[in-house]
Amino acid sequence: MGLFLLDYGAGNVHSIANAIRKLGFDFQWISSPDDFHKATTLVFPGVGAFETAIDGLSSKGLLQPLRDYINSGKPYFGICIGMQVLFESSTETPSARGLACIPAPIEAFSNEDKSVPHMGWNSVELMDPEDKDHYEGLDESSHYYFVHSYRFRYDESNQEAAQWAHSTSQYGQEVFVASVRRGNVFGVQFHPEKSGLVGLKILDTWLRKSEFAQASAPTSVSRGPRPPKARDGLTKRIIACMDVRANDDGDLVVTKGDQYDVREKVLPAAASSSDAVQAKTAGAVRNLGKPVSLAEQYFAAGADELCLLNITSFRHSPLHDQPMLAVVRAAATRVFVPLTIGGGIKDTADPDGTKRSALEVAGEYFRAGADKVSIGSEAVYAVERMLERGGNSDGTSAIETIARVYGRQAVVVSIDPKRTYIDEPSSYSGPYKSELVYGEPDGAEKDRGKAWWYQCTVSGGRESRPLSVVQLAQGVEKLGAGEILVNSIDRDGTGLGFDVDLVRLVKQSVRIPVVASSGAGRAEHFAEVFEQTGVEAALAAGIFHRGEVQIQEVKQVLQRAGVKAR
Ligand code: 1PR
Repeated sequence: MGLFLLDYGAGNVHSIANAIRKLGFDFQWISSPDDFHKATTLVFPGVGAFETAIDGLSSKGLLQPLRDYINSGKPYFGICIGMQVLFESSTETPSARGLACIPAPIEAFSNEDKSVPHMGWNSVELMDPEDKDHYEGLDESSHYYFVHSYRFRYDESNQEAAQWAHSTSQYGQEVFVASVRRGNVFGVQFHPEKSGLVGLKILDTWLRKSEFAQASAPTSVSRGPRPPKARDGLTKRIIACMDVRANDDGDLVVTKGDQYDVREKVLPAAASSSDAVQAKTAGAVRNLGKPVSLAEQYFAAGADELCLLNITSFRHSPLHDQPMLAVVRAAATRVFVPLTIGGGIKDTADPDGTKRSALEVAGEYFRAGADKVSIGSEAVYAVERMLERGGNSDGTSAIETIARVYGRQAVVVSIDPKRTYIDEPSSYSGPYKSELVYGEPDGAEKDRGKAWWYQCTVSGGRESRPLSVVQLAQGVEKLGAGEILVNSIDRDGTGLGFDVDLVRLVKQSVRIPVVASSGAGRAEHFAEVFEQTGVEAALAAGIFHRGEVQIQEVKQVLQRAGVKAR
């Protein structure tokens, strides 16, 4: 089988490569226009932005050969942008023209009733559930991972385009096309390579069919469009987070802090023999396991997404040799759900002085297998600079440069706020008055009679900045971030539950998805944060690493509480 993969040069194409290898297929990359003649089967795992994809294909002379390949009747499988390029155009970049196989535009989701991007695990409805020969491995009882801001709206009045619809999905009030199929062409809006075992099944089904179909003429499907019965099936995501750093022996380990302090506590005096053992480890970096094996374990346990945060900067390694890249590469061959990588995504320099832009750093992580990068300190500085310029940006921040090339859905901002208390709230007239949260009379003793605002920090909480969490959240949304991860220095590692006031404040300030983080101590804390804030995802570290709560237990509690979970 002459299986080829098309890479136009941006985004995480390695996940699909890893998935195809895992399924036992050999493939080659399209590296020149001539390769299209050798290809008998083609997969285009388009990730990133519509314009970048079209420009990337044009500049490499691959656009017309791709069109010719599709018209030749040989099997084509487009994923996400690889499906969207089949359309006439996208409102993401009105000037860029698609292949126009499907006579319809791709348009933006409305964010009136929901967060955009549409990010997470959603269900699909097959257009023709009786047509078992053309399921292509899709299953209406499964969920698939979507991440996109633009979609092909299901519209019966455009019959020619609607006939391509193979399955639909619903987000908020909008019914959109989740997969298209006609003759030799199959395309999916979701990411099968990131949809766990049910996603791998789709790839496997299609690749095996294509192998068989090489010699046969393309089939033409003449099903009439049927109205979809779709309902919004988007589930809340449960994310397992691994803070990774080098321990004192130089090994990369998953660690976990209490309020960001990742070292074992120093005992006052080593009186008994067990105290003496503890005293030996006191001050050492806590070691909760190896990042790749823990990632694999969480994937198997049903985590909807994984997050790896590099919490030490490796100042002595050039970018290409960053130890975290090796971790990401290894994790991406074993884990088939989305991977977010954070820590150190900023303009930097190799030890020999070679400058590396944040875009270059992010690019290395995407090529290693990351789906999203998470930006911490740099995001705070970027918003500060924007506010100094009266709310205008110069387009050079890490958020903007990365979102432009890889799409906003690939850029997460991780914020590390902490409470700044006001002892006499009634006499406070400072700039954060409208954002103050007041302690309840029956709340924690230290909060009673006081108020606080949430202040942003940088460098893992070591430095506080004159910026509130609301200013930061709104600022990064404006700069083009696709998601916000809300940590809490006050709650991190405490097991007291998420800081619902903080999470709600951020959620109400933006229209992009928000992930609640820090403080989970019981499965019920997840239900509480979803019900009380409406966030799209919740993340925990300590309780999963220590085995105190299992991911499936969290999902069961959510389902019992009427919160959709996969
Ligand atoms: O500033 O872009 O280099 O990014 C640094 C990243 O590393 C940021 O995302 C920052 O949150 C993270 N980070 C830096 N120092 C620490 C530390 O712990 N000393 N980890 C750190 C932050 C917080 C969460 C944690 C949750 C859940 N870790 O990621 O996983 O609080 O924990 P829990 O469930 O156990 O309560 P840059």
